[in-house]
Amino acid sequence: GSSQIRNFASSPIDPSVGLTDEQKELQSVARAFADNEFAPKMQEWDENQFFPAEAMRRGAELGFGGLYTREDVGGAGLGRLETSIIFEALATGCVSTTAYISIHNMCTWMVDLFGTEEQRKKYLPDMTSMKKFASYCLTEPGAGSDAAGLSTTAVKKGSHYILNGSKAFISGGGSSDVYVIMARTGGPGPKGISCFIVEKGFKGLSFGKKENKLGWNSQPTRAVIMEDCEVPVENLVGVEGQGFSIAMKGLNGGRINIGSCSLGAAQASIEAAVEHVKVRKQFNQPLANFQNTQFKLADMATALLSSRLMVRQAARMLDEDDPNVAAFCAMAKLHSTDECFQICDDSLQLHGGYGYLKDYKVNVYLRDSRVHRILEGTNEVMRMVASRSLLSD
Ligand code: FAD
Ligand code: 2MC
Repeated sequence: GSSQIRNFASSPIDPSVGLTDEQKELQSVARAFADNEFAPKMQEWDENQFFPAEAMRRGAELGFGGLYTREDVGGAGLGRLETSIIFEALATGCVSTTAYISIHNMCTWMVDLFGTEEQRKKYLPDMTSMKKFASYCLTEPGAGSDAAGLSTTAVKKGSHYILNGSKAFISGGGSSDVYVIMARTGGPGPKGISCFIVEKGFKGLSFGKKENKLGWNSQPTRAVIMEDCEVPVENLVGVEGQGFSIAMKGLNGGRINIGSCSLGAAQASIEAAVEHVKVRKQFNQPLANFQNTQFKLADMATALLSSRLMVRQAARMLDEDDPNVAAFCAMAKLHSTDECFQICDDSLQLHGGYGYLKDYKVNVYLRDSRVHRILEGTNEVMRMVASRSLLSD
């Protein structure tokens, strides 16, 4: 089912349209890496729930461990648009692995931007090289969409903060080495939250069982549990009370990255559908001859293009530090993850019964991209963010 994909250059789904030569170069490097390192293994990693640490580290040699992190600590120092282009290309090879890399990048950026020089020097070289993997810890069993309602506490005691509570659904949980954790140092609401760097091995940190998931199987998801967990005071990121703001700023970029992963899933799904409908014959002709097939492909390409334009527009606004960037990131995430999931499903439909078989890749793109409508803020939360921005005075 996974024959060599033809070159889609200058077709309506060509992802290089409108890019500079430099951006096209980054894109082709990332696509080649995805074709060689991820695509041949994607189904195996999905089936065996295998976390491909070594393949990711080879990607880090190309800069993928810290795409928008500064260069003095090993980052690639790229902008958000370039980052989006790269994650989209990587996700054509494996959505789940790319999404994990994107979370790692979000954590790396948060430490780079809000951390002290000491924190940057201590943690970031190992993170950009992916010698150490990072996880982002906001969600709790009782605080998902209502993230500002989180109840993990951090109490300062001498040279340490003592953390108590648990985080749910942590991507990379148990496998990651560095945990960027939001915990409450002050009163209720967003202003009482602070951000900490917690290392695997710190006293009082443990992990729940590995969750069984519909997709995102190349990365473990576990609860992260803190029982009188001792975190040195120098591991506070920013100042007390700044944690929710740091978490949300990280997520603006995260939402663009997740949207970019959905673009890659949709791109690969359309490519697979085009190949399939030209080869598969029914009623003595290729499926491609039916007008339903042609119109469906046109609609899929149109939805991919609108999604890509929105994601890239929001990425540009992040680069420009636009004051209304949160709403644009939310709208881009909402549109791209919904539309691209539908594209994966339409591709599966065009594959007929074969689409339902695990021998073909389209089912993996569908399962992996389904969760993008839920995590990094559900698409209902994205509507909240967008509508608040519309209605505010
Ligand atoms: P709930 O908040 O309980 O929402 C349930 C439903 O109610 C949703 O449809 C929601 O949109 C809707 N809803 C809630 N409030 C409203 C409202 N006010 N108006 C309208 N509708 C509403 N979190 C992390 O911090 N780090 C991670 O690495 C991470 N990785 C994840 C990986 C996976 C595979 C999954 C599934 C989740 C991950 N998450 C992670 C958690 C994720 O961010 C949350 O699942 C998500 O934010 C939703 O929270 P919830 O699951 O508690 O759902
Ligand atoms: N960018 C910048 N600032 C933001 C922001 C954003 N996207 N969203 C909120 N803020 C600020 C906001 O401006 C306010 O600051 P100030 O008081 O200075 O104006 C502060 O944060 C509190 O915001 P609200 O007053 O809107 O707080 P409320 O509790 O009503 O709503 C909400 C916040 C719902 C938008 C937020 O809780 C949210 O985004 N929930 C979804 C949680 C989420 O995305 N979780 C993802 C976990 S990570 C994950 O899934 C992974 C796979 C890694």
